[in-house]
Amino acid sequence: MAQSLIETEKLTNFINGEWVEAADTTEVINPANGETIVQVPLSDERDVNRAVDAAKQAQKEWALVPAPQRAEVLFKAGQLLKERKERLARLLTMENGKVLEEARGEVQEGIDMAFYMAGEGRRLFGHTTPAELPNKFSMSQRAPVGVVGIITPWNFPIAIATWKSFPAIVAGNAVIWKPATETPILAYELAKILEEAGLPNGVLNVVFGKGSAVGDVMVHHGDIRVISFTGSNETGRNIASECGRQLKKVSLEMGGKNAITVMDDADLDLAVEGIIWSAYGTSGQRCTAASRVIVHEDVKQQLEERLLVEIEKLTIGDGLDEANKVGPIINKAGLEKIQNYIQIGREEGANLLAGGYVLDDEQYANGHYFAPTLFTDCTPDMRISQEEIFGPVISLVPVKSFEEAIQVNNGVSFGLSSSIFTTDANRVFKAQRDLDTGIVYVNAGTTGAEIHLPFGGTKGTGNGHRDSGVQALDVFTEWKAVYIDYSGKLQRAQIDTE
Ligand code: UN1
Repeated sequence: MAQSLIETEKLTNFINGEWVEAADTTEVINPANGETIVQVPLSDERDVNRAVDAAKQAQKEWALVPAPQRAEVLFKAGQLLKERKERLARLLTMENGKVLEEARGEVQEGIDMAFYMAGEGRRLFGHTTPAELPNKFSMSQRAPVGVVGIITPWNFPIAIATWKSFPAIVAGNAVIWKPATETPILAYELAKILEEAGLPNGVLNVVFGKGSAVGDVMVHHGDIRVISFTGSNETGRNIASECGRQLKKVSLEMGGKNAITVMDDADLDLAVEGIIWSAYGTSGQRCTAASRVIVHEDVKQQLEERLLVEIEKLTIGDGLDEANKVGPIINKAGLEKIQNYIQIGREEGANLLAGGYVLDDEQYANGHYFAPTLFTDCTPDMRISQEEIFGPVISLVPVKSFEEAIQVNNGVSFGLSSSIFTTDANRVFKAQRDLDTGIVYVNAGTTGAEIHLPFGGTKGTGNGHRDSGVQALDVFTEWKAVYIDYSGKLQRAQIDTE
């Protein structure tokens, strides 16, 4: 199966337009069944340095290509992604585990991002602004930063890569990309597509390997002027402090503890659907996954009962089987982290209504599967109500009022996504204003962000930058102010004002 979809048994780095091996390799494992799919390079400092040297050269010429022409490459890439969507989705399910329907959705995000950012190549708007002095023209415009580094996670191996690399490319930068070693196949395929679409050698360089080797070198490298990172909080903070020391621009997205609030006036059927989809879809392994449900006490019992009915119906297993709605957990470490939080929840006195265990029947042998889990009667300060679990686990917190719900929603260190189910128009408007997250949904779950809007969050989720949307261009461009004086004399700003 794997070999009929992947052309090679051994992936290679992509440096300066060449497909090259690194000194070492490791195995990529299908989380659904433990099978080895392919070998991936484990690169070192030399590989990163070669990539940066190539990128520096390539970027100088790429920056001079008119942006609408740079965009042509992304239009072609979008077309190729579209043609290969089904094959890419299957590969994605194999390396990441997410069910095929979701894998197709993720590839679609990449397609959307390609066409959207290609469109930006004909805009890349700046501003003209009236000058203070006569016969003087002033404007501000975007300039590429140079060589930029992107570090992407395993949970959205193609969507997040396109959120970062496409704006970087269209804006005239050259990219060094370290994909997650768990999910390198889509990265390899995306690089092939960009090569086929006509991206000049050296504009995109893919260096596979560990964060402790490749990522560290990228962060420390003086010629990489931006690091855009999505991943764990701890790693993100370390990257930020090193980038701070070097005055290197850094954009971080580091997860969430996203809540769905269900008010007493909510459409409960809709709320249940939204909760099941956002909490258990992708086995809860989304930064945007709902891992808290904040419920008004008057509808708590009804909501719990309906959730239990729906949890029972969830079919769990290999995502390539379209009957399954929930796939595996990425690896053993991920599974152990979830198990650990189940233990913590029990010790904290939360009431376990469903799940809480590893699925280990014969059909799940060699894979990593966890039963969709519902804790109830949680208090807002419990660790299971505060910390990111990254698995199919809900902590349900009862509240007495709308105001309390907002307070509980905002009472965590993260601020990525939040949602509220209510039919009260006043509550809708208050909630969208007061929910302290980068993304807010009304009458929908916490997942499903669209690529033409900014993606990112407040507080511990990030550092104020955004992926995707036109806002992503701010990460990969510098604003340049330009003054052109056509008065024929030296006019001194702030002095010659008469
Ligand atoms: C992530 O979880 O890291 O909004 C990305 C969503 C998807 C992207 C999630 N469009 O759920």
